[in-house]
Amino acid sequence: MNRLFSLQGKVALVTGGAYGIGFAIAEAYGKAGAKIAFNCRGKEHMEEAMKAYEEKGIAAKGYFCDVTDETQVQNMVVEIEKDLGTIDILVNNAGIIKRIPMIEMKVEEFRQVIDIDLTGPFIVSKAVLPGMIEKGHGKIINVCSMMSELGRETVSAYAAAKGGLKMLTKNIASEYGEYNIQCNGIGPGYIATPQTAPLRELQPDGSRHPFDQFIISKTPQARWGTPEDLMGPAVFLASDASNFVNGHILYVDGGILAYIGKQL
Ligand code: NAP
Ligand code: GCO
Repeated sequence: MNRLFSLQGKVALVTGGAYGIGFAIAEAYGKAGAKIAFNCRGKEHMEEAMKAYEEKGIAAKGYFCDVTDETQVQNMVVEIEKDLGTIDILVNNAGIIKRIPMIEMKVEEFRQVIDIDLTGPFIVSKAVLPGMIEKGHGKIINVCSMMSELGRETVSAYAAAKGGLKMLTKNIASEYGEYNIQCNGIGPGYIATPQTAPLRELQPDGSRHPFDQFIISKTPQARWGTPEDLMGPAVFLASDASNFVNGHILYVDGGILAYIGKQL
């Protein structure tokens, strides 16, 4: 049974793996035996990430790469294949959010979110798939969201991107399943990372942020998730334990999608 969940000898690329959810997934993969590659754009993020991986005992290799730049992505994949070998596991994690009321959002802002959160996974998957086909197996995990299923005020671009990412996941599964490539999504609920920090800021009077209280009322487990909550599900989707799971979005949300919410 341990072999089913082992990633021993596999090469994993986690985009945006400098911190947050990506870092936790990459850490889990490293501890499950995989060789780790990750990318980000910022020099400071890279330096901090390399220190953090070293502290965790993970020999991760970091690459500067913007997932929206196809040339940078293609060059990164070539470098990873030279350094570590053909990529067996890809996690499309890199992503941003802009919280702006739709009628106030500039088209350029909308396009930037779509470009990073949806076109980026297309670009990176397109670069990695040929190696997986040649190798005769592969795992692609796209980091989706509650907003792959639900909308809310101010996140029109993000919801459109994550809804599209859900369908891109199903399409990659459909188009490349015959090559023994499984493509699934992981759908985190509300996770405590830098991306959601503004939603959890304490109020001037020391009380919890109204959105923080809202999420607690909408989550049966009455807590925010942590990046560590994603480690086990992510290892499952990257391992032989999920070899007949394809085109599935695995929600790791503490039950938000199942629950109408606690009466306040
Ligand atoms: P985060 O803390 O903001 O980290 C995002 C990571 O992506 C950073 O490493 C960032 O590094 C990198 N990144 C951003 N744009 C990039 C680009 N164009 N090219 C390469 N790297 C890029 O976010 P997070 O909360 O960990 O979320 C990670 C993923 O999970 C995202 O796709 C997010 O939408 C999704 N998600 C988050 C939550 C949540 O509650 N936190 C829930 C569901 C889904 P650089 O800026 O240095 O490039
Ligand atoms: C927001 C949050 C969410 C989370 C996540 C939920 O503003 O609503 O940032 O979008 O990031 O995607 O699954």
